[in-house]
Formats: sequence, C-alpha cells, structure tokens
Amino acid sequence: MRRILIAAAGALLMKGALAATAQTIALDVKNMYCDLCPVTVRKSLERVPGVAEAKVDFAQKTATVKFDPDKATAAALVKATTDAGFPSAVRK
Ligand SMILES: [Cu+2]
Repeated sequence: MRRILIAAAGALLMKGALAATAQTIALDVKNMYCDLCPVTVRKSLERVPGVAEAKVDFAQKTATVKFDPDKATAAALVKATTDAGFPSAVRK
C-alpha cells in the first residue's frame, strides 16, 4: 500500500514538471471588425482547457496564446475561435 502511494506521488511530481513547459503561439484571426470582437475571441480561447493566457491584438488581427501543450493543441485553439465566428490560422 505504502509503495503504491509513493509511486502515485512520483507520477504527480512528473506531471507537474511537464505542465510547466508552456507553449506560446500566434494566430491570424479573421472577421474582427469592431472593438468587441477581440473580447469574444479572447473569451473563446480562454475557455479551452489548458490555456493560461490569451491576448488579442485588434489592429494586427492576431491572437497570442500561452497554453499547456499537454492539455490543449493549436488545432483546438483554431477551432475555438472559428466556432465563435472568427476563423483563425496558426501564424507561421
Ligand atoms: Cu465586433
């Protein structure tokens, strides 16, 4: 029993170390025409599990997203803004 508990604690520690490696990507976002659009885009991104921070630049028509790659993917971020009415693509 004790051995199982130690193994579980070790697994948790390893997961914590991996989760610390956040990834940041930029998205080109379409359909933002007024001051409120960036707010909608930001909220759609923040709702994706694993997203730590989302910033939307209305003038540049981009979104910068910091996320945990263990929980979220670039595809999930693109889908989130697209579902909200703002198709996006990962900026190369
Ligand atoms: Cu708008």
